Parts: sequence; structure tokens; C-alpha cells
Amino acid sequence: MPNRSYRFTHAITRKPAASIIAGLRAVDTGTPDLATMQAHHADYIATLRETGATVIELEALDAYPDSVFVEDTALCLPSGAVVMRPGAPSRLGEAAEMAPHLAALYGDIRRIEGADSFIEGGDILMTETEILVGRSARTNAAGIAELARLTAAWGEVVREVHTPPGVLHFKTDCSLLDAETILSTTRLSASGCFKSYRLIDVAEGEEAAANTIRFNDLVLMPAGFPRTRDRLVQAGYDVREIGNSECAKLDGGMSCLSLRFTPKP
Ligand code: CIR
Repeated sequence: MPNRSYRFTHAITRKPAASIIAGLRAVDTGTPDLATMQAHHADYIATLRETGATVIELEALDAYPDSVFVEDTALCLPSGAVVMRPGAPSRLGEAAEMAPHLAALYGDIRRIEGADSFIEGGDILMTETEILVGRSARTNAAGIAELARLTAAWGEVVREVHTPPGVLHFKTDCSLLDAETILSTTRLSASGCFKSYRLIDVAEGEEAAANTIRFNDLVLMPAGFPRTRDRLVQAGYDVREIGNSECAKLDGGMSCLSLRFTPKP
């Protein structure tokens, strides 16, 4: 499948719940404002739709404060989908909530099931040729090994890498921009994990710009990082800036807010 890693027909999002004020965060920088988050979320969805994709908007789940961050619940691949097992105890139930929606679109659904296996979608970067998975406080070796076993039959190659210490997810610090190119913080790229890719570094002091997504012809990046935006524009990408102030209070960014895929019934 050409450009399986950034050309998609579909996305799934979930409306932010009123309980978002109780969302997980590493450092408390203030309470997220639901109305502002809803406005940013609407802009995000409209931008995904601008590319011609179908966006399925799921209803808010008040029982799960972090459920707007749907990316962590599953990995959608060309051959099938894998339901994750989030390492944050308060988020474990979110994966089962997502499973039936994926089952309606995919003929082959697999699940991370090991009692000791933990893995969140935010730690997974799918490229054209491989699946990079960062070990983190949320994703462990058993979870990565189980993902590798489950997807080997689909011809997938999983490479275990490391999420930098103190960083929530691997993709907090990097994004795929096209088949060859990755946007990354220097603290992550310094590990050498992107040796076979062309790299664009986020500007110093703009580390939070690294959680960006390439979605069809557009690059969606969080607003407020002008030097990184200029680098991407100069590199030829069609960039859209989306407000992210409220999700940022919960360590969330562009990738967290959607599952992006092309269904395989
Ligand atoms: C959490 O800590 O799980 C949420 N507050 C943020 C999740 C962000 N998700 C992502 O980067 N994929």
C-alpha cells in the first residue's frame, strides 16, 4: 500500500468529556477549559475533513477523563487493528470502549492481552517500512513483544526504541512527515533511532511542536511555535496550526486526538 503511514481515508475522534478537568498530567499548569478545548477540537476535525477523509466522532465518555486522546487505545494498520493495553490504570477501560468501533471497520482485530503487557498508541510511530515503539512509563517490553508477535503475520516489523526519560510518549517528541522524513526533538534524535530517515529538528525551546501529524496533504501542528512552523513551510509542507493550549495542560497534542487509518473490512 503506497504511503500507508500518512495517507488515510478515515479518522476516529472522541468528544472531550466534562471530566477532562481530571485528566492525567505530569505537571499541573492549570485546569483545562472545556469550551476552549471543544473549539480547538472542532477546528482539528474540520482540518482532517478538509483533506477529504471521513471523520467518525464518538460521543464523550465521562467515566474516562482522558478519553479524548483516542490514539492511545489502538494501532490501526493496513491489514488489521490492534487494541492496546494502556499502562495508565485510569485509561485501561478506554481500549475496550474503542474495540467495537474498530470491529465495524476491520475484519481482523487483535488485542494486547497479557496481564503484564502494557502499551499505548502514543508510543508507536508507524512508518512506511517499520513500526517503532518507544519503551516508556506507559509501554513496557512485554507489551512491545506482544505487539510484534500479533503483527508479524501481517508482515510488520516492530523495532523497540526508547522514549526519552520524563517524556510521556515516544510521539510526544517526534512525528512522521512523509515516507522518508521525521520531525523530532534533538533530545530524541540524539539517541540515533532515526538514522535511516531524513530529520527535521524542532526549534530549540519549541519541543512541544514535535507532536504534529501528517494527514494526507496537510501537516497539522500545535499553534504557537513559529520557528518550527517556518522550518516546515520552507521544507514544502502545507502546514495548518491548530490551537492546543488545553490539551497541552494534559500532555496531549495533535497525534493523541485521532486514530488515522484506511479500513480493511
Ligand atoms: C495521559 O497522560 O494519558 C493524557 N493526559 C495524555 C495522553 C496523550 N496521548 C498521546 O500522546 N498519544
